[in-house]
Amino acid sequence: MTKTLNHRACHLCEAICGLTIETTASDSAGLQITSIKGDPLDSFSRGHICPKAVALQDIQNDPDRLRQPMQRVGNEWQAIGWDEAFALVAERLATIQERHGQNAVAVYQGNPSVHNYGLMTHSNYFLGLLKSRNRFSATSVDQLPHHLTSHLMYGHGLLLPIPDIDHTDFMLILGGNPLASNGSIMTVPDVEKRLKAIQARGGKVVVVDPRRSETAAMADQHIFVRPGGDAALLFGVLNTLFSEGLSRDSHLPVDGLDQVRQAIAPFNAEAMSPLCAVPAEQIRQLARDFAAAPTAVCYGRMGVSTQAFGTLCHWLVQLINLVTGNLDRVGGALCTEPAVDLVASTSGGHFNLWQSRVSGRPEYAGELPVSALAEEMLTGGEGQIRALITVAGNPVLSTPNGRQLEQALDGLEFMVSIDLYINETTRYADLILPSTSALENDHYDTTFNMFAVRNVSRFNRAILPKPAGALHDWEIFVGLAKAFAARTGKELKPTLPPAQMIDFALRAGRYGDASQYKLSVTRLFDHPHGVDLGPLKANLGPRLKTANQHVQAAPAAILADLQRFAALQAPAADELVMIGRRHVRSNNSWMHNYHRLVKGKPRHQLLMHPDDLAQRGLSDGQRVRVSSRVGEIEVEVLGSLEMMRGVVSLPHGWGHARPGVQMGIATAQPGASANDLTDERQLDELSGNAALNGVPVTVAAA
Ligand SMILES: Nc1nc2c(c(=O)[nH]1)N[C@H]1C(S)=C(S)[C@@H](COP(=O)(O)OP(=O)(O)OC[C@H]3O[C@@H](n4cnc5c(=O)[nH]c(N)nc54)[C@H](O)[C@@H]3O)O[C@H]1N2
Ligand SMILES: Nc1nc2c(c(=O)[nH]1)N[C@H]1C(S)=C(S)[C@@H](COP(=O)(O)OP(=O)(O)OC[C@H]3O[C@@H](n4cnc5c(=O)[nH]c(N)nc54)[C@H](O)[C@@H]3O)O[C@H]1N2
Ligand code: SF4
Ligand SMILES: [Mo]
Repeated sequence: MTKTLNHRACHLCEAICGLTIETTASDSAGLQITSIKGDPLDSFSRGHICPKAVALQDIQNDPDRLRQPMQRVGNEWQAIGWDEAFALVAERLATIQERHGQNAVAVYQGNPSVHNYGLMTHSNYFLGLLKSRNRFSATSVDQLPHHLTSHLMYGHGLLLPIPDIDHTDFMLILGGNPLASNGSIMTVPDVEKRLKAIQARGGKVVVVDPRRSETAAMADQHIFVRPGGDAALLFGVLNTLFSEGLSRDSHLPVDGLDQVRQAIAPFNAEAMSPLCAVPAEQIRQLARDFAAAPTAVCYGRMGVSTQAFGTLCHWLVQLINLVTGNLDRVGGALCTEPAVDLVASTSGGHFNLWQSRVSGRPEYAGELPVSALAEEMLTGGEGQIRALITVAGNPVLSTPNGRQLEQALDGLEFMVSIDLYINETTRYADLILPSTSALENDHYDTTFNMFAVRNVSRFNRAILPKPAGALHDWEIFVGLAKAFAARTGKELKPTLPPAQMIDFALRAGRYGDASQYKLSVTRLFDHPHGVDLGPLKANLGPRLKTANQHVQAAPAAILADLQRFAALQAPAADELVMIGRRHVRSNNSWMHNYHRLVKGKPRHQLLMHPDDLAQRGLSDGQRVRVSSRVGEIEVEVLGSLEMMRGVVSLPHGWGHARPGVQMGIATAQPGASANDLTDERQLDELSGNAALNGVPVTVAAA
């Protein structure tokens, strides 16, 4: 038996923790993973690890994980060869496009796409050939308002200021629960220690959340907010900063601040208080505390982007940082300087150049809001979607009104999924093309190094050999591209493997050949624990990509949305709305098939305030029926003082009890899908992002 210690960044969530993975080679069992631990020598994650990383071995060994292309013949799945599969996809897609036009083929790309560098470098090699305007992704059930705000204010959708958590004196968190999620658009392994360090140096952490989340529970102050009321709260804060003379000049060139000041003059704390259910004096005090802190950062995440005013929220977050002098400042919000820099190498993007056919939803960066996906399939006429390609995504469980989407998928002429499992979505596919597992593949994090609270870089080799006959995700795309080009006579440019692309990008980047670091893939091999490239610094001025290189404080599209906000009403006395919840042992919809993560008591119940239970004559632990405009589910309800009155919380990603799902452990503890209740018509209308939080529901005994 030979043991080897391998070092590698975890790709499962945004924290990119360094891991030490021990493999053991033996004659009897071949090469096996024998232990997974946090890597104490990783200067960024300092040994931090969460339970999900240990499940990497379960993903590897899962008998339900597909290892070869599968074709559905009636209700049966049959293995099929790669070349045959590629040719079939090319033939079916080409025929559908010839008959019904390019837009008849749609694409949905899911979350693991951004955690897998081969998908980042190569999915467009094939998907770009389709020239379809019907491109969708998980972005529009998540962080689209972040990108749109940065695009409009800073000229590039990826120029996202990151909280300088290690140096700030005051961190205001809205709609993020990093203790469960391990941080998002803030790559921050070991977040609990870093939040405690703020407190230890005399600083303050304030959390705004309709639930007393794990993060709220450790904060110095927790403010309950009505779901979807954050824009009102933030307007009240910004208005107070202006009206009480608490604002400071920024060193950045800024256009439009006077316009902002005027536009928000009516939105004072007193007027905003009933809309967010936060007392006016508390709003004003929050503004005063924020402005008085030596450095401060306002950070809004998932909970405030997936709501009706998601873009207004993120715009206000930026403005609050800006007018208190905390944008582009140590201890405030800073943009990263990654080794592979997509901001430097890509254009700023575009918005609303075209709209979806049925509901007129705007495109952003070539993608349409996924809330429009089902209706584009179900509504007949020219431009109707007839075929779908899903890539590392499970939209039946992750996008609003999953039941409607199921109906739409059932009516497609053709569907192909590049995925590891036969799950709630891929069971509708005609073909599933599974890639190698992550540990059989090299890894460079092109995405999350870009959002990290320190500039870091690492390249890790595959830990396990590539099984005979298996293909990496990027190779699947190359195979599809070649077959499609051959079938359609389209021109195909040559491509390189992802590692070579990263090598070029590293060497041409700011830490490359022209720098003291001389980063390249080979050089990073010598640093298996990663390379620390230093803390974030002020850099936004020269990086701005707006036309005049000024920050645009008052983008016209955003100001126009104030009218929609003006119609927001205070909650009715009996309002009951649903929000989401994450747990550290879960990861969106796809990690419920590993015993180690789902054992113990279930974690997918509906949480409700005991008074709300009593009002409905319900009791703790009872089965209830939860209904919304679009559907209903049955779940167990738990009384919880964590919840704000009038708000219930249900995690998403469950609901595995659907026919044909081939994930034995997940289906044994299925839960119910929150997205059988979320409403595809409830949107942040400006960006088209789904409003998954603040969904009106009723709850009654089942
Ligand atoms: N109600 C509600 N809905 C939500 C959310 C919420 O908070 N509340 N959160 C939203 C958010 S933030 C997101 S990001 C989305 C996620 O939504 P999706 O991205 O649609 O869903 P995931 O659950 O991440 O599904 C990932 C899929 O990728 C496959 N997969 C995993 N690794 C790989 C790989 O390396 N290669 C390939 N080819 N496939 C792989 C898995 O088998 C699975 O099918 O859900 C959103 N939906
Ligand atoms: N363990 C685990 N980690 C994950 C994931 C996972 O599924 N599981 N998913 C990953 C992904 S894809 C993402 S995008 C990130 C997301 O990471 P986060 O943005 O930290 O998301 P959540 O943990 O869902 O926390 C959102 C918080 O918003 C609150 N909230 C809901 N509605 C509102 C509202 O209207 N206003 C306010 N102020 N708060 C509200 C919720 O109660 C919750 O506490 O996590 C990533 N990390
Ligand atoms: S926190 Fe995220 S990156 Fe770190 S070990 Fe857990 S899943 Fe992996
Ligand atoms: Mo996400």
